[in-house]
Amino acid sequence: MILPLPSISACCAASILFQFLLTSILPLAQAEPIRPNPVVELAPRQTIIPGGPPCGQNNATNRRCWKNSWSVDTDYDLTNPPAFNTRNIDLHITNVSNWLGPDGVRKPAMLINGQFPGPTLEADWGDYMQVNVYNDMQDNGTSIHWHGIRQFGESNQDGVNGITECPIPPGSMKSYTFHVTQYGTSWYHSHYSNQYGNGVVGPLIVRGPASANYDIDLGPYMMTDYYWQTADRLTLKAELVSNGAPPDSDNVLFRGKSVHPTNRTQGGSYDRLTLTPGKKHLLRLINASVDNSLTITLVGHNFTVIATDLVPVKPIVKSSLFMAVGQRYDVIIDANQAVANYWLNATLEAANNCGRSRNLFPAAIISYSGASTTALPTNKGNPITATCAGETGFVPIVTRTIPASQFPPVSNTSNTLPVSLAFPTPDPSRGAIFEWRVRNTPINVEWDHPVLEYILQGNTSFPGSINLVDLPAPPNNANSTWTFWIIQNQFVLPHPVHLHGHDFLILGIGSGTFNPSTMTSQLNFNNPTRRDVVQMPGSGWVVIAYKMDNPGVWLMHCHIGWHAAGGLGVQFLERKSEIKGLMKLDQMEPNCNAWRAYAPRSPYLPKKDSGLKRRMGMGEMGMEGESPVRRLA
Ligand SMILES: [Cu+2]
Repeated sequence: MILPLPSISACCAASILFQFLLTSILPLAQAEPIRPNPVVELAPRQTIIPGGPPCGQNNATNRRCWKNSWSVDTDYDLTNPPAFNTRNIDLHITNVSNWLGPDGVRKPAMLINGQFPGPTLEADWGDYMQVNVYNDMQDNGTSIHWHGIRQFGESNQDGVNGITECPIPPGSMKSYTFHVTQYGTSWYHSHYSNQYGNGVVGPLIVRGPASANYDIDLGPYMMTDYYWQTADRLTLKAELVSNGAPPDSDNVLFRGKSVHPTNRTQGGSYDRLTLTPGKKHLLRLINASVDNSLTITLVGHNFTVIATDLVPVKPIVKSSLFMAVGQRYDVIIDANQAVANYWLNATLEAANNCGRSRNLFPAAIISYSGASTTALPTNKGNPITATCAGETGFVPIVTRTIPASQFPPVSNTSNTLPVSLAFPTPDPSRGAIFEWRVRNTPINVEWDHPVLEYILQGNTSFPGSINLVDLPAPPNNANSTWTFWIIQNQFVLPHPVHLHGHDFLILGIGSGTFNPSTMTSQLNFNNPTRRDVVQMPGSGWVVIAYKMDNPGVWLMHCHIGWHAAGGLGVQFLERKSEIKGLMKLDQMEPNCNAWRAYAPRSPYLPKKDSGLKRRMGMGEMGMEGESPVRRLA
């Protein structure tokens, strides 16, 4: 599926030639689709230093080792294996108006290379990835974000329209090139409004060492809520105060499969994953939902968690796993039970505080090799009571300990981020709209003028509406400086808070209001859980910290699509004086110019939402596939 390039230099010579042809011919050929920015210029971004003492070969009895001197103990912020390969893949995004979904219901969808979920992107630790994203849709822009990838010195590859790039307009493409400095399980998805809820989503895995041994890597196990209406239409429903709680999902899919939630005769089937009896299996769990938190159990088996998002942890056994939207767990499943079929169940919290589905029994089958390949499991297991609380108790292998003295003084209130829900003046045609705010501002990014373009132009007059925090440069630009954030939830619903460009340390989580003058002693500065999505409790708080070692602009947002569309985001501008020297910001200009030329022709612009999740304004419901003027064959 993913073919390594012969070499980086060969790739670039061809690309440079291609760009020369493109720029010299295309201006005269207006009918041709615009294909800007095909050049991949890989500047040296790393100094290869050994990861430690020679470790041995990675195999079933030695998973801690990777290759040469790189192991699970290697500090991946300091060193990673040289880029043995560039993983090259093309992603073509299309819209389809009458797609037969996996549960037998036809619906409009957006697909990647004709499939949903999109193809699994695979790499080895240290590789470069070159992903060529072609927008083959008619009326929608796109931008693809590589969730959890650190993008060290490569903020312009983060794929967030309005922040790190302009949307890719229809008929255009962008080559994303980035280095995978960590390993584990993640996913990629559109950041163009709520487009990923229409299907623009797929797994991303990076092979590397592990903190416990296993025999077989079963690959990604992506779970997702699923809707028969377009995400665009649902967003319009979700934002209306008069509609109350956001829409229930119609289904929950496991590796893109499920039965119909209410009518088994309509089609669909349970996903079946095969285990080899007596073997230990690595399963890479991903919650790629728009809204639904899922608590996962496997009848008769436990999960041994070895990674939280992209952070290896000391193995810890869990009988169930809460997964907020965007979170991943690498788990080992020991096939040490009788040869049979077993239910893997996803349970949702009953009070609809973190999502609800019309499928009351979301499930898939885990099947031992040798068991019936058609029979359903007989043991339904004991139902659990799911909550909306994140898992705790993880200890990262590569430690991070912060001097508690660095925690800001109590008098400093600028590092508190209140998250609130507001009901601003009702829109005359729509009524009251939910508006999610961080420090009293609903983020609203500028698709046609991303923050990195401001940086390119030397312009720091950022409008307040983009909710940008310009972080003061650390002393001497030291990589060891931490920045601390108290995120205070002023409403009863929890939020899965995701940060781009960093793993953060979760110093503490609690209910009520965090009071720095009396509660700092409750925080854990000594190698706490580290990851890129944290479940912030309703009417509670979370305190996070991250190292200011990555110049760029990094979005932090709720990963519930409805909330992000409604403004629940803030962005950090980090070490801005270094950004221009680190990355070729002018490479964004062809797509930005193409986008600005396209936008006045779009039937769905200007947008009215935050731009991070939702696509267009009122009265423009539905994606292009169901639009009467743009109906597809
Ligand atoms: Cu939220």
